Amino acid sequence: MTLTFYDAAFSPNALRTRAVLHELELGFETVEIDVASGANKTAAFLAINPNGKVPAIRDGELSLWESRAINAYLSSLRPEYGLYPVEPQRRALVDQWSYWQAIHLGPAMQKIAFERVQKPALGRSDADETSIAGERATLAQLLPLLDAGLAGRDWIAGKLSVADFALASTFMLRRPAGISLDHAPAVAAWISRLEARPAWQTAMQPYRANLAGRGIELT
Ligand SMILES: N[C@@H](CCC(=O)N[C@@H](CS)C(=O)NCC(=O)O)C(=O)O
Repeated sequence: MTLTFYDAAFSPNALRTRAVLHELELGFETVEIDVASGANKTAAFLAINPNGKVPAIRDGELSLWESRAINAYLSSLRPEYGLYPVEPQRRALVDQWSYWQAIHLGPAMQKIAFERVQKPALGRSDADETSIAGERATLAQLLPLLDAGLAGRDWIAGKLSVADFALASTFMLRRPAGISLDHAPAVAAWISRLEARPAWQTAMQPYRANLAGRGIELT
């Protein structure tokens, strides 16, 4: 049975799932969904994900969307890797940080990246400085929490987990977006640790190439 991964190179949400697929050494086939030409709105793709968004997977009879839910499912297929622990308290911490990334940290970082990176890449010079200032104030509250959570440990829930992959995808545009980690040394060390992993590096290749094609360099 072939696991099918519906991917898009530009997507940080797909990056998160692509990295977990590689980390788990799962065999899969990739279907690249060309969002720019509307391939995410075809009837065939909407039957996989009615939201018309990537990532999604198909595994036998199961169609699944939402990157964090996909990552939890994939990790459950390979429990020996421990990315989604079964021990209740460790799983609770993985869920806690994953939800926090989805609901709090991710949107704040994404809004700054949109204003500072994506708008200029589209030839727009109308950065919304009020929005940026507001999101920066939010980040000034959130980043210390993550830094404290990572202090003294390699991974946010102790051992490497899907929460690290969820959190990390949020940081990929930090340099072009002008988001400094100087005051979050544990976060800076942790992201370097994750970026050194072969699975992360493999997953980053299409994302990095796509951004470079739009004139966005990550370093
Ligand atoms: N919460 C979803 C977000 C998925 C999402 O927003 N995907 C974007 C790419 S990063 C997309 O497919 N956008 C196309 C569209 O909305 O038309 C997840 O984590 O999977």
